[in-house]
Amino acid sequence: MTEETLRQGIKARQFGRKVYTFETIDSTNNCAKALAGCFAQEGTVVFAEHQSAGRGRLGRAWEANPNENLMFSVILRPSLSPEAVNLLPLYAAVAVASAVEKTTGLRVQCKWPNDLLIDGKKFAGILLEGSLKQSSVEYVVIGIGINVNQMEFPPTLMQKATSLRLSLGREIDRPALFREVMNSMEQYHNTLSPSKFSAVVPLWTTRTQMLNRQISVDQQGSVLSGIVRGISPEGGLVVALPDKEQTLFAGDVTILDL
Ligand code: BT5
Repeated sequence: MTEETLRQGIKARQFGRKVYTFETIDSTNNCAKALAGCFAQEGTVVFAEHQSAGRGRLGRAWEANPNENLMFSVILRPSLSPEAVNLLPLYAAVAVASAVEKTTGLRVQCKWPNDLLIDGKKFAGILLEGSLKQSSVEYVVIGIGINVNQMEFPPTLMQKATSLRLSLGREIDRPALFREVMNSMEQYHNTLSPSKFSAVVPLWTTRTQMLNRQISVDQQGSVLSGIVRGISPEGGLVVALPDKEQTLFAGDVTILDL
């Protein structure tokens, strides 16, 4: 897809105004970070039809067929304190969920910290990377992978992944969805201003089925079990453990009583 195709009809004033498009790249996040380091503006996007080293958190792979999906990274320069960066994946999840619902009519659920699900299966993931200074965020790159028209997944993903096309039963117009995500990221961007701190939390919470669920959280080998009580003002997951309440800022969650 060309930059022209992607940008046509974007209503957002800043998001998606500049889109760097690639047929193949290692990871759109790498390129976006390099551009952000060279003072690219907020809302600049790096888009690729194929990633040779697309990644998730902790070096895990993001596997997606070429030319069937959306894979892109957006540069943000939010005026948030470094403690509040955990709100950013929630902001991106709300923006993508809202765009997908508008474009397809499907009902999207958010799963902390960075997954978007349809009927319990993951169709999109968010990868946040950035540069923090002592008391401020210099830039953040939000990498977004959305399974759009892919119909088949590798055996390791078949049970837990889906695409919009598989859920809806018809092909989705990828540029139209991309434009809607840009509009939506701009629409919700004001929830990140310091005066509206945490405004994104209730928007995210209304789209989750995690509240009051029994979960286990794997934090790189150490596993906690408890009941989800909510999201903290800084975007952490508040979990009631047997002996105390704890706010977590990272981890892989399994919902045990689904
Ligand atoms: C994520 O990580 O879900 C973040 C994915 C972000 C991908 C975008 S694409 C554009 C940008 N450039 C990049 O290089 N990355 C970003 P995590 O929560 O760690 O989930 C990774 C796990 O999801 C893998 O270990 C697999 O189990 C699973 N997975 C991999 N590919 C998937 C897919 N296409 N659909 C659903 N699940 C997938």
